[in-house]
Amino acid sequence: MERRRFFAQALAGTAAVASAAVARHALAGLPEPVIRTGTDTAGPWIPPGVTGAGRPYRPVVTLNGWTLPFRLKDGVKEFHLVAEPVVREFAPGFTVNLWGYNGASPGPTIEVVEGDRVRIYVTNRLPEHTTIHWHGQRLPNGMDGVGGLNQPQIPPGKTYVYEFVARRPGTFMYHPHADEMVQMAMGMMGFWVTHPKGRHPWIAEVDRDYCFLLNAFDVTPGARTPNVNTMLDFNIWAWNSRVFPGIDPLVARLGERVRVRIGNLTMTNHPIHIHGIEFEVTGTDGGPTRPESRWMEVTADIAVGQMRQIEFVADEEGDWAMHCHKSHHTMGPMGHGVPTMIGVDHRGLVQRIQRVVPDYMVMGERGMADMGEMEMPLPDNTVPMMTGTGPYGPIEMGGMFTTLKVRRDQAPGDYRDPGWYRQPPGTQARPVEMTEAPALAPAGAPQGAGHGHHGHHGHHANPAAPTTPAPFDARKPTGGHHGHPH
Ligand SMILES: [Cu+2]
Repeated sequence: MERRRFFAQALAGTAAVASAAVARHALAGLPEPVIRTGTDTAGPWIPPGVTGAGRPYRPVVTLNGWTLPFRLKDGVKEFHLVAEPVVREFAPGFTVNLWGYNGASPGPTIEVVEGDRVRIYVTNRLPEHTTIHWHGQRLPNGMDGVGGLNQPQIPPGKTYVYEFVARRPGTFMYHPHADEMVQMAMGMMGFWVTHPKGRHPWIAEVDRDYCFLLNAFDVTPGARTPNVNTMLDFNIWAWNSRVFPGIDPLVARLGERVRVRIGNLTMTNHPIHIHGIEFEVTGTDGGPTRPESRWMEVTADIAVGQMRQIEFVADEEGDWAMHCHKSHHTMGPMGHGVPTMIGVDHRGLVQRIQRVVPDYMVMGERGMADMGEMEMPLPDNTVPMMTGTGPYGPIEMGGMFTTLKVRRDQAPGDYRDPGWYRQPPGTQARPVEMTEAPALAPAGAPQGAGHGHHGHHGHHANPAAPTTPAPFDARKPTGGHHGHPH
């Protein structure tokens, strides 16, 4: 809706004035800032009627985000970013006061084509000065956005303009280079994609192209504003300022080629892992990787300030987990003072303590999986430590977790969540009766004594025949050669 209004006004040449904080005359002639505060994943944005700026491309889809519309003026793509306080819902029931752009944190994705001349107006509605740095771009030095080094700071209430040519195709980010620790801890960041202007030997055509930023916050449970001085001890691990189950799934039709662009603006690295498929890293902030430099992976570590562009063919149907492999990053806020209670017998103790401390709960005498089910009393504005429910119960994950949903019948270009996958009969792990299971060898018995535990490497021509114990296959050190690593 707001986009249609933007273009109607832009085309009519009546760029509207948007804000009380910024003087009316100061914004006259600028593209009307497009504001969007929702958290749903917007569909791909195809510039309507803008073919003169060149080349068609397959637009990206920003996870729980959107692409900023531009106005074409004398062949220049004009954008208007507004740096401002925003309220972001991280998951239902958990909202945080952040700083962002155009109503959201992260700000909207900017999407252009190699060779485009780009003009970006930046209006500062924050209570302090700011700038924008265009991470990874080739541009004139005075456009690089480091406050004090490349330009004066943008004071509150003022608008600056940046202008440069998007010289190389790739995956980029934008963020302030002014009071950086505070402004990035408050959520000021956004994505930038420059599509190639034609067929590029190192850039494949894909059917779906997703992007999101890794970000982290320190929000005391019950509070509504991040602690901005935190250096390492963050407790909210987010993708585009959303936490599972607030993060939308990535959806693909069976057999489609999918690209995912991931940027890291947290203070630590994140090994991003996808189940069910293998992928290649096809690009970094430095541009597309050479095809001969690629190899298959199932986890890509994304270091601080880095961008990784991964690609795969979605050729296995199902709901596949996709998450950061640091297990503390797939959790919500937790108390770090909780002792490990695994193996401690609490029986009888809880009721006695609850007589004096009614909210008392025992965490984790058999591991912490119970936490996923417990209805723990929580402060008003936070998320449980582990949350999200699947078709078979609690998923016991939070934070940096979502699913890749691959479906045979997902229509091309349909990004809607298809719901949970139903495994075909006989293709799912199931409980068995003990009589059905291979007998476990008693402790200390030679391997191969029980049925079902045959030695391997062709020791037994007839696996159904009674077996003799397989020879113990150990390599003994020869000579004085000790400590040979295995
Ligand atoms: Cu992580």
